[in-house]
Amino acid sequence: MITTSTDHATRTQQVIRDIMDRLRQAIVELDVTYDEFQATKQWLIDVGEAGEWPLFMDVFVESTVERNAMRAREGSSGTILGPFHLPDAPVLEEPFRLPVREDEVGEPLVIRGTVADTSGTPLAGARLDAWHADASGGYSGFDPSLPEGLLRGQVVADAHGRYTLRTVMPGPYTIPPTGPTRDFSVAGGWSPWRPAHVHLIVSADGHEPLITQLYMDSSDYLDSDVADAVKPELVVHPEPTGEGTEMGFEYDFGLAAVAKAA
Ligand code: MBD
Ligand code: FE
Repeated sequence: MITTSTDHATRTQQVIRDIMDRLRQAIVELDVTYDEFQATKQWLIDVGEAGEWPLFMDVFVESTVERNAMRAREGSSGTILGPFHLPDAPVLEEPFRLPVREDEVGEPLVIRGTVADTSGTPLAGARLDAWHADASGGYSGFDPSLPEGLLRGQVVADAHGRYTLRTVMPGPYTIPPTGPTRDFSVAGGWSPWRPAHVHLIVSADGHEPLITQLYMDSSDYLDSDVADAVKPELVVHPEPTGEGTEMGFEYDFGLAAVAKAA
């Protein structure tokens, strides 16, 4: 199908008008007061001034978009991208360890598995772009107390589609303790936490990139993720590997072939 600028305008207009209609209807049904309207306006301004729009949108809206947009996607389940991905993380060589500090807190963690297509054929040279929070829930590049590039990197699967990724156990994440997104979660009665997780984008030529997260079953908040992005098939069970305090688990990915143009 060729999308003309007229089609696009029609689609945009349909979405904007339908959302505005529903918002106006809610204002009437809820009998929203003038004080509430002015307080909401100030809160919207505060989100912008705090630079929290990416955080707010990904925590409170992205999971609905993801579940809907990906509902017909074959292969492994994905989940939300979130606001903390940075492109162009370094490609790691053996032993495939994400950059850590000398005194990095958290048990060593090794993730191994295979990347294949949906019929189980291994995808040699598949790429896995990984990033996660440190034990305190901070992301490098966003938390100024952390060194640049910490806990971010890419690994390439071998000729059999096998990959290895070494890092440390992430901590749970919490929405910044002061700020409009925290205020919103408190006002709505939501816990501000996300369970401990590792983010991954798994990609291979000719296949749809899989944006996903793996959730540690040892973490709190699995049943109360503020971002509502946990799926049962994304919960993993790290076990001792026998190498000191190291923990590990296996996770295999199946990638859908690139969708043909409609
Ligand atoms: C995160 O760590 C995250 O993954 C998402 C989606 C939103 C906020 C913080
Ligand atoms: Fe995250």
